[in-house]
Amino acid sequence: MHFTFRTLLCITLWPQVLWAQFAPQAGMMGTSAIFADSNIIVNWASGYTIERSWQNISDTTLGKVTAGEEWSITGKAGNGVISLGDGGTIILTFPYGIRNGAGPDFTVFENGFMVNDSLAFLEMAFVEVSTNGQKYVRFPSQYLGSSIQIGAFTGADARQYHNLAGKYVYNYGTPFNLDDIKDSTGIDINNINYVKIIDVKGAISDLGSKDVNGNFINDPWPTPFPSAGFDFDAIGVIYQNDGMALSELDIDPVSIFPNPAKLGVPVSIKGFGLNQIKIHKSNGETLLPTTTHQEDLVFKESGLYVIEVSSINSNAKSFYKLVITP
Ligand SMILES: [Ca+2]
Ligand SMILES: [Ca+2]
Repeated sequence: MHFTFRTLLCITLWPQVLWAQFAPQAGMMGTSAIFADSNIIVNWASGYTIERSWQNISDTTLGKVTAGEEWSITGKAGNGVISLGDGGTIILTFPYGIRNGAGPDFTVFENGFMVNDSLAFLEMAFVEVSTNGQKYVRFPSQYLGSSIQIGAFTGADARQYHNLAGKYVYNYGTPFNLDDIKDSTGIDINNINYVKIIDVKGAISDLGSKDVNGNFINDPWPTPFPSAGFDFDAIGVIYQNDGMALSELDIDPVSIFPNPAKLGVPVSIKGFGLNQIKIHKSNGETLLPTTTHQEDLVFKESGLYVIEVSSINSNAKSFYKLVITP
């Protein structure tokens, strides 16, 4: 079918029960795909841990997947892919933590391709994020399509998949919005340091993978090739903690130098977002506060001092020891 504006209008007006609800394939009206050269991408993954899996989980004599080179994992989309195999995983790290801004916060690239005007060969993966590398939270994935097994190189409709990497064809990233998991515990959605990609085992059977509603997610299976499973290309970062978003960061670290300092030598106190500095003597006496964010202070007595600093945008306070020697 040639996909015209008129057919698109008809589809939108038809009952939703007949048509999947999520954003359509790259290039179609209403898509959420992000092009690899988009200027909203400010950085790319810089490190990884990969665990590749079987070409076919039901026949492990074929061995594990081998397609792809590890050097292609980091950096920009379009420099080659690496296959994960059935249920394989890869964890990516970044130059700076990812933070939650308006709209999508990062985007994942795979190497799907169109098989006709509207369907594409697509391989899916779950996406999980973590702040500390221990506790991961999965984006709530959804599959709305049929349960007739999609085979190797059968087309799939992007509108049936949501919050699954691999929804879009080569050079088009699938967006992920940290707002979707903002109520999760154990992670800080303004400081995501790890993104884990887990291949969806597309089998419509007990071997398969389920979405957030408990439905099997249908993706091409079996694909008993060295390139089986999700083919990871890249992760593009849209919002990051690069020091520009001070209001969302703690005031640490504060630099106090020199420390210890000799009596009469100026001590410099510096820190991002530093508002007020208070100086307490070890006997509890508080010296006159200063309000500049960067100060060279000269002390008149040797001894132990406590430097109290507070931030511009919150009530957060930190305390540091300073020693002045005779
Ligand atoms: Ca967001
Ligand atoms: Ca798969």
